Order: sequence, then C-alpha cells, then structure tokens
Amino acid sequence: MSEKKVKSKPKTASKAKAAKPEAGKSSKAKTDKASKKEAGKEVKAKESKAAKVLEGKAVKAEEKTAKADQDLKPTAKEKTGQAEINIGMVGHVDHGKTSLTQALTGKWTDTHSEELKRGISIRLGYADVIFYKCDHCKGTEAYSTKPVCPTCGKKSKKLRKVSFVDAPGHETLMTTMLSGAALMNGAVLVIAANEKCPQPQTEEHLTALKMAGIEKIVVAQNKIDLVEMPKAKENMKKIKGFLEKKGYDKVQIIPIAANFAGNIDLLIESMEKEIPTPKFDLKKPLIMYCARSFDINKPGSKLKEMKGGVVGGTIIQGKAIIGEKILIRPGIEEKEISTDIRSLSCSSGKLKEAIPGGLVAIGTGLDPSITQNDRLRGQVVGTEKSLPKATTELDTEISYIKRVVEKVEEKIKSNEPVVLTIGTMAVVGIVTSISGSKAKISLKNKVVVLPGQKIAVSKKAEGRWKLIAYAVAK
Ligand SMILES: Nc1nc2c(ncn2[C@@H]2O[C@H](COP(=O)(O)OP(=O)(O)O)[C@@H](O)[C@H]2O)c(=O)[nH]1
Ligand SMILES: [Mg+2]
Ligand SMILES: [Zn+2]
Repeated sequence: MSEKKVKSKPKTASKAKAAKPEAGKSSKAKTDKASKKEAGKEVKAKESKAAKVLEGKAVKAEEKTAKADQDLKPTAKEKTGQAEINIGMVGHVDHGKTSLTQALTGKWTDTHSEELKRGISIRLGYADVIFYKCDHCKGTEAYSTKPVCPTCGKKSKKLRKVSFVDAPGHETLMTTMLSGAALMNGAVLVIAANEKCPQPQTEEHLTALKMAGIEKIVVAQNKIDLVEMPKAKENMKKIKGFLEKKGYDKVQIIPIAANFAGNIDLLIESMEKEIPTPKFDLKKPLIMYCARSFDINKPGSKLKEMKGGVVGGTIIQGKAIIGEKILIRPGIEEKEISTDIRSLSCSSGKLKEAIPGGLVAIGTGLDPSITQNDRLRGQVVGTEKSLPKATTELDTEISYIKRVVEKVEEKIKSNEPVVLTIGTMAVVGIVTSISGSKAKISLKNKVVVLPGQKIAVSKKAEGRWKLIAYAVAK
C-alpha cells in the first residue's frame, strides 16, 4: 500500500466534496461520447443519470442542500431510534467499500491507526444513516440522506434508518468478513468497473453471503469515472454473468462513483426496493452476537463513578430490556458470564429497549476489565432459554462450496486445522475424523452453536484462511 494511496483517500466529507467539480470536468467528454451509443432501457436510464451527475449537477444539488439543511434540521424523533436493518458493504479490497460507506453516511470507518497507515480496512466498520424520500419529486431524485430534498428544497419523509457494516476486503481478513456476515440482513456488493470481474474476494464474499442466507443484495459498480462507457457496459455484462453463475440472477447493478457521490440517490432507491427490512421475532428470548466490547471509563475514574463493562453487537432475536438478567457464553476462562442490563444505547443515543437492527451497546454490571479491548468479541449474549451450552466438540455435516466440490485437494482431511466462524466468533479447530460429509471437529476454545446455525469453514491455502465449506452441527 503506497503512501500516495493513503493520501488520496478522502478522510473527511469536505475533502471528498472538494474533489467533485474537478471530476465532473475531466469525465464529461468521455461520458458524452459514450452515452450516445446507448442500448438497453434500464441501463440507459442509469447511465444517462451517471453522465448527468458527472456533469456537475449533483454538486449543485449538494450545495443547495447544505444551505437548506441549516433551515430545516431533522426533528428529534427523526434523529433518534435504532437502525431497522444492517446492510453489509462487501467486495474485493480497494473496490471502494469504505469510500461508499462514507458517501452514504458521511463517516469514514477506517479510524484505527493501523488502518490509516496501511490504507485498508482491518476491522468491521459501522456507520448509520437515515434514508429520506421527497413526496414532491418524482423518480430517483426523490431519494436522499437529507431531511431536506436536494432537488426541490422541501422537507423529505423519513424512510428508515440503516446501519452499514463495512467489511474488510483483503484476502487475509476473510474471517473478519465472515463474522460480519453474521450481522448482515442484506448487502451491497461493491465491484470496481476498472478491474476484471470477478476478483478473488468479489467471489469469496458473495459465496459467504450466499452461505449466510443473505439473498437481498444490490451491486454497486463503482469507479465508473475511471472507465469509458463501452468498457463500463462490457464490465456490467461480466458482472451480470458472474452473478447469474452464483445464483443471484435478479440483482440490480447500479453504476456509481463513490468518491464523487455520483448516483448515490439511485443506489438508495435500489436498496429501498431490493433490500426490505426483515421481520424479526421479538417474542423469542434474546440473542445478541457480540461484535465488540469495551471499558467506557476514563483512566483514573473514581471507583464510585465507574461504569460497568459494555458489550456491543447486533440482536438476532428478541429484545434487550433494562434490568433483565443476561448470560454471556462461552464466557472467559471456561466460565460463562452472568450479569444484568444496566443501560442500552445505539449510535443516536440511549434506549429503553433494544431490538434487532444496527449496532447496540449493552451496559452491564460487569467489571470493565472483563469487557475492555474487545475481549468479549465473538461471544453470544442471551438467556438460559436462548443459549445452548458451550462446547469444544462438534459433530457436523459439511457442505462444500461449488468451487471445492470437484477438488479433492481443497477438501478437509483428518488432522487438518480449520477455522470455524460461528456468528461473530472465529475459532481454530482440528478435524478429528471425517467420513463423507460427516466431520468431527475439536476446537481450541469453547463455542456456542445455535440450532441449525450455519458455520463457515475455512482452510489454510496459499498462506491464508480460505472459505471452503459450511457446516451444521448435529
Ligand atoms: N476514481 C475513483 N476512485 C475511487 C472511487 N471510490 C473509491 N476510490 C478510491 O479507491 C481506493 C480504495 O477505496 P476504499 O474505499 O478504501 O476501498 P475498500 O478497500 O473497498 O474499502 C481509494 O484510494 C479511494 O479513494 C471512485 O468512485 N472513483
Ligand atoms: Mg475498506
Ligand atoms: Zn423534492
């Protein structure tokens, strides 16, 4: 990762905006020429839209919104509340997942010092945004992330709050992406238009989505500013072919330029139509996958003022209610953790009850040293009713992914190390016996496996952990 690349990355929204007019100028000629040779109807609408955005119209709209924003702030009700859905940002490294997350939410999720230094995402990133639709405008232009319509300046209607889970695309971080997939209800697969499709993690991430049962996806064909229109079209055809081969045949492909916020309204419209909010079962007992955990006390806090440890994650079923008892399994040092819920919050503030959708934080009565530095990441929060006992021995039924089915050498063998991703937990194990599709796996640490839960199985190949199968424990 060169220094130049790190520098070119827009770290703030204002920097990204400053780059817009320039891009408009340089790509205008290209886009004009190409848009004349137009074919398919749907593609035509999208591409002429792309051309318009790059001509700089969107920049003007943005300026108008900035002014109007000051007059008409979102109401308190619109600002608070949990996200309704988690949408994953997945795809090959450098294709623009973090840039697109920023274009949509205004937040740059790579904040860890190592991420800034290397210019790649290492951890899962989270950023929330509210989608709006204007009743006075027709079509795509009605969609935005602004409470004031960027097109007409009138007040827009809130559609829903969305939480984006920005996954790392680097091949060595596949297990992190897999644990992120456990939190996603739908996804945007980001594919760069200026590279051949599919790139290795374009394919591997889509396989991971398929395996996790994530059917509702939209493809963002990014960096459209870097290619001429015929090349963009050819690339789109390749993407279509790839998606069909993977069993995703009715997926919308939206050409965008994340760096210049080009076609973001079209992408929002597509997410609204193609990725509906799932129905969660709030009556079931609580289950939350823990994605992070921390100590919120400042160093040197007085003992009396110390707040208990905090666990953050996504609720999969049920509700979290202040005052209720919770269990955290597998726990630490072979012991499950028992505590109670002292506070609840999400990105926009305190909650009385927390339900599925977005990232929520549970303040507990635990000693903060137990939760500091993501110590409880991968654990499952729930109750005696919802959580099976933790175990290190799994009896599983293995299903290989398509690519592996015909390749004996890629299948797992007895005594071979594997990494299992179970919810947000990644754990190393050894295959103790295998016969056909039945495998016994002995794990280094205890895990909680929910009934019927799909476990991602990765195996070491070419110096990294490659996704090869999923398993279901018996
Ligand atoms: N020209 C152009 N560059 C982009 C666009 N989107 C992202 N990039 C650049 O591509 C590089 C990788 O982006 P990043 O968001 O970190 O990719 P990620 O690894 O998928 O998260 C950065 O240098 C971005 O500035 C785009 O629409 N057009
Ligand atoms: Mg990234
Ligand atoms: Zn409007």
